[in-house]
Amino acid sequence: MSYVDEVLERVIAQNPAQPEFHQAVREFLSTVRPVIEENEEEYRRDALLERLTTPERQILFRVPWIDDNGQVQVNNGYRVQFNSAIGPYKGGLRFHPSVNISIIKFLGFEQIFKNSLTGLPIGGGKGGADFDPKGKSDREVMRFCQAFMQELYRHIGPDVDVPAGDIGVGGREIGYLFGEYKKLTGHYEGVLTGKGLSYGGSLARTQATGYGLVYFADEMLKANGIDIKGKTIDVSGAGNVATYAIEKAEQLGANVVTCSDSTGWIYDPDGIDVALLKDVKEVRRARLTEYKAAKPNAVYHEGRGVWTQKCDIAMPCATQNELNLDDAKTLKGNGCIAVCEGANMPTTLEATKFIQENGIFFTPGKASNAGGVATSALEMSQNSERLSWSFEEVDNKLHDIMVNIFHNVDAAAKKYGEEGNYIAGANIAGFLKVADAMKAQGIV
Ligand code: NDP
Ligand code: 2IT
Repeated sequence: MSYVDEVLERVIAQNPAQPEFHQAVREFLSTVRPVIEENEEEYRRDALLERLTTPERQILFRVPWIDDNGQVQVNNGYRVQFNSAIGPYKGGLRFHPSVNISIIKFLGFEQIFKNSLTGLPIGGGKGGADFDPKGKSDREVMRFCQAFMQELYRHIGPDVDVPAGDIGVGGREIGYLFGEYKKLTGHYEGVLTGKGLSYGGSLARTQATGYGLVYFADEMLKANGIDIKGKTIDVSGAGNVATYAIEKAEQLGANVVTCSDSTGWIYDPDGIDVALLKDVKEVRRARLTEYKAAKPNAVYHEGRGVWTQKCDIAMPCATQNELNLDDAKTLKGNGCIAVCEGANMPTTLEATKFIQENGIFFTPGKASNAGGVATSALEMSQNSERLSWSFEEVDNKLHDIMVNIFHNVDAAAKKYGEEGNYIAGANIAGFLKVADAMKAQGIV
């Protein structure tokens, strides 16, 4: 059996009942096969893939907090410090009832290669809790964040592990987490990113993942002789990534006609009204039914179904496995030419295979959504030098980083005989840097 297949079997056997983690490892291993086979003997002797697929450290902890009725609640907290070969662990925190160790490990594993692709010195990690911020008061969210940090603080630091936001963790949560860290340690330092502008945050971090996704998609389309201007785009999600992907795509002249949340989706033939979307989601923290209420021309559909809306480009920006094989077939039937992932692993393996086999361009999240973490690394740089850069400076750097990632991914795919396969390109380019650093640092 080949080394790659042996390692995949081992990962599945040693991590039972972790389907999302298996999925991420399977996708990765299947595409880096040509690189591994070139150096199989050395990699096998050094157990490089076993080390790469085993987190350096997994922290599981209890998060007890008191709700507004005086009732004690208990949640499960996680931080997986996956790989520190190229820098301190870096990756978001997710607060969502579906969070479990499989989800945190898949996210942490993908983060290793994403962070490598940014070209910046950041290792891979991820964390979170099965806490649902929906329906909680601000004070409940604050008490939860404080309780979460009361354990997490001993494991993180600006040169150790630097968490940030993800699903359910935005500016409000980062503020409460930062306040508690400062109180516990007495240190005012860049231990979290996505901070508010008044206490060390970076301009353009809020926009970075969505803007970066569109910069990446634009560069990929250009390289294939296609103009994003005038294209019809379906976006899923209505959170941080979706909102700023819609904003940038519309600025570049595309017409984004959909967005969605966990209860339904909007079709707006006039193009999604970003100011209204921000008001509904960022200010009122309400459902998309309120978008429809304010914009009678839009159509609200209950449940899933966003990919049934005819489009040229699909940008899944909500959550993992939200675009399945049937969705891919529908997109193809409607003439879709590109799927660009804003979320982490939003496309199932079957759907991805169908998309690639049917000549639809596909950009994997670990490349196309890397703008968020890249800008987090720029926030770390600003914190280290105790300076703040202008919006334009950060946005220009973000743009250059996304363009570079595309060309590195494209070149790696070509070099290994996989032209146009941006999944292979991303995994190979991300892997090579990490493997080189792991080799240089010995068996640790
Ligand atoms: P938010 O919490 O801001 O928004 C998430 C959106 O997705 C919401 O509209 C939410 O709906 C919807 N959603 C979440 N879970 C589900 C579900 N199970 N079914 C249907 N809809 C769902 O998160 P982000 O925008 O930050 O994250 C979105 C994706 O992008 C995630 O995959 C994340 O890992 C990834 N990502 C985020 C980055 C960042 O910088 N924030 C960077 C790179 C990737 P509702 O409003 O109903 O909850
Ligand atoms: O998935 C991701 O890259 C993020 N949630 C952002 C991580 C970060 O450290 O900014």
